[in-house]
Amino acid sequence: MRTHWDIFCNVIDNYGDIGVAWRLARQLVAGCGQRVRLWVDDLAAFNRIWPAVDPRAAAQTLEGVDIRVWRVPFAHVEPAQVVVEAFGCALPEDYLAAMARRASPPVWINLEYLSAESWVADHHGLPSPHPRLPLTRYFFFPGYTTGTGGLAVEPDLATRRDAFLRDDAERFCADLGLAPAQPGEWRISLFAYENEALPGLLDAWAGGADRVVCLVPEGRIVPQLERGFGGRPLTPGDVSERGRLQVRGLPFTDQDAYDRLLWACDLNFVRGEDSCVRAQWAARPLVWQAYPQAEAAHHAKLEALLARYVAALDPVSARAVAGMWRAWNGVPGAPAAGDAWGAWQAQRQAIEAHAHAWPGRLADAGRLAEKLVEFAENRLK
Ligand code: TRH
Repeated sequence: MRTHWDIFCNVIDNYGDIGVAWRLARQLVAGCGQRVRLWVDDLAAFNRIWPAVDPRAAAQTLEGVDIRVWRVPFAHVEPAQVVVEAFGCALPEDYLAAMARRASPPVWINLEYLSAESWVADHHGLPSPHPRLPLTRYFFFPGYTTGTGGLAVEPDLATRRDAFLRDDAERFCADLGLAPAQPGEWRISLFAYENEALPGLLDAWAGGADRVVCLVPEGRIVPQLERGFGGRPLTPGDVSERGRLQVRGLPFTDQDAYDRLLWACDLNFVRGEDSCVRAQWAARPLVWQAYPQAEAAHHAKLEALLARYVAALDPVSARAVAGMWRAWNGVPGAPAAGDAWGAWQAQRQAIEAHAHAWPGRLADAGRLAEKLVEFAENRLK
């Protein structure tokens, strides 16, 4: 069934909201054959993760998705059959009223943030009647288990990743200015928020036995890194060296090129939600920095994913992964970043083997776009 969808996305800060909304829109069109209109209030942020987006165009079609600017007051439009409100962004009042006027009201879904916490499965799919209008909003929770809304992933991701590693990875790295990797060298991508553990980690990398090449896309961690290198700039193309560590500034690329960076690295530091999931699908080791929340609420999210992620690892490697993630997130009682790195590094082989097998386990949760389509179709009948 080719259903018409409206997805609403309000960009709060960073790139996670638009990152998830755009990935979902693309997957609904390409993988599920749906018709999608995507309403976004900040095309400049959108343009960062997908440079083909024209930040001045009120309407444009990319990758088969009809992209519209969400302006106030909102345009008078006929609502779609399925309406996705990304992350409780609050639909325009006029649009809500138009939804309520339809003979058969749209399926209205609030897409929630991803979490590995166990309560997610209990809340997934719950309905909530609107207090005034004859409309029901459903809460749709992405997650890591079959009882949740699953994870965003394209059905052909593993095939594309393997083909890239076989045919294109060498040229990709050369284009980044990298010399062929020396034996024992680490290639590490670093996408992070400001982080108190950074100086300790840089010291450990600079003073370690193995050479580390750290690739840093433009973003919030860059000023702190620059301070760690005596104020030398780290804009795209800049390179700084200290001991065994080389740091290279990279441009912020589109989502697909960022995937290739994750695939090409030995270890990826990621943040928020979308890059965290992409790093897991990359089948490479990762260190996750959860989006910081008031009263350290993000530590519960961190522990929930960590518990799932290390469950199948041997106890020593599990401790090493947990120590590194906790150090990177400032969890009270965590080891210092340099010590955590030493323990992590000693378990490299086991952690790599685990990361390689991990996407096979993730697949059990199901694919977000397909689960959304199934959920909506069941309610449209
Ligand atoms: O940008 P983020 O920190 O987003 C965050 C979180 O999602 C958080 O939960 C949310 O509440 C907050 O924003 C407002 O991290 P995230 O989720 O990894 O999103 C980054 C996106 O940017 C992701 O889609 C990948 C993309 N990206 C690129 O397209 N190119 C790049 O070069 C890089 C580094 C990232």
